[in-house]
Amino acid sequence: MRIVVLAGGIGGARFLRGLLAAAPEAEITVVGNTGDDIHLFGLKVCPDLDTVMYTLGGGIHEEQGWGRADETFAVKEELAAYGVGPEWFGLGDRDFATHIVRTQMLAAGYPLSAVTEALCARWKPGVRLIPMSDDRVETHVVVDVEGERKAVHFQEYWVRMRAAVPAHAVAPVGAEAAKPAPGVLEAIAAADVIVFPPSNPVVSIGTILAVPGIREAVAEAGVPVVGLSPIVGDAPVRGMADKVLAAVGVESTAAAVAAHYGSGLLDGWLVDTVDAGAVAEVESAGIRCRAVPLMMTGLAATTQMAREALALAQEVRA
Ligand code: FO1
Repeated sequence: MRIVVLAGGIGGARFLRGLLAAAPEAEITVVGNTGDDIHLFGLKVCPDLDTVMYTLGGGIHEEQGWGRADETFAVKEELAAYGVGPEWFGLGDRDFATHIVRTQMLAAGYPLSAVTEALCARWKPGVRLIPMSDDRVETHVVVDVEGERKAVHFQEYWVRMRAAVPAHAVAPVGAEAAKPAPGVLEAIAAADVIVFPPSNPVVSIGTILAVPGIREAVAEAGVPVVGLSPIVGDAPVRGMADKVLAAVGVESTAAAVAAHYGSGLLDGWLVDTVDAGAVAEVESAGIRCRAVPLMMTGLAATTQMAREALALAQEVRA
């Protein structure tokens, strides 16, 4: 079985662990969001690709969900001693090595997809990880800062501002001119099932779908497309997805997120058991819906979620 997953960071990466356990024989291709990427200290940092790579490769800081386990921050401290920031973004020493290798390879002319493959040769994530695009796409968020409306980089909004100010708009800058990375459209066309994990529907999956050709390829793949709600009981399972949902005028409910993707894209949608009341509404919008436990409390729970997603795919295929 060939499975394609459109993934953001922590939620996508943790779900993938369960999917690998649920379908050990499957060939899994992960199309990773690169809209969160940021250039810092002359280095290219790809948080979502790295989160997937480290999580599946056994190098992730488990509690935090991003960055490396057993991390130290000597380089960050030394940079701060020179007055060089930003100090609000926590790059650790081990993580720095990844960004140095990536930046060096990019400077040598390799595209991000080839660089990601090279980095994965070390981590062996058990999936094929492809960035959504080799072209630069940067998610910006429009906020009011000291009475002035301006667009800031997604990481500045997310990490520095902790999404504490209202987001008026979200824009994947550069997406309209970006091309899907080599292998993305091919993987989608060859898939038996396409999965939207419980990643952020706006700044993770939404950004991937904003790359021209990807949304169309998913919609026209002719295979089941199933998603898992990142909203449980009207609140994001983790993170601050509700803030960016508000920016695009979508309510923070499992049913509203399904409607946001729409029946043109989604065939099946899993909501948590606490949202069982939303099943009828989602189904009336033409999307098959089931209520199952969606809290990723550990590998067993996550594996069961992945099984439910694959079972729902079977059901909509039949
Ligand atoms: N998230 C934070 O909340 N604070 C940080 O300092 C931070 C640093 C960081 C460094 C590397 C990396 O790969 C991820 C990092 N993240 C950090 C997570 C990241 O900001 C977001 O959670 C994702 O971009 C959203 O998917």
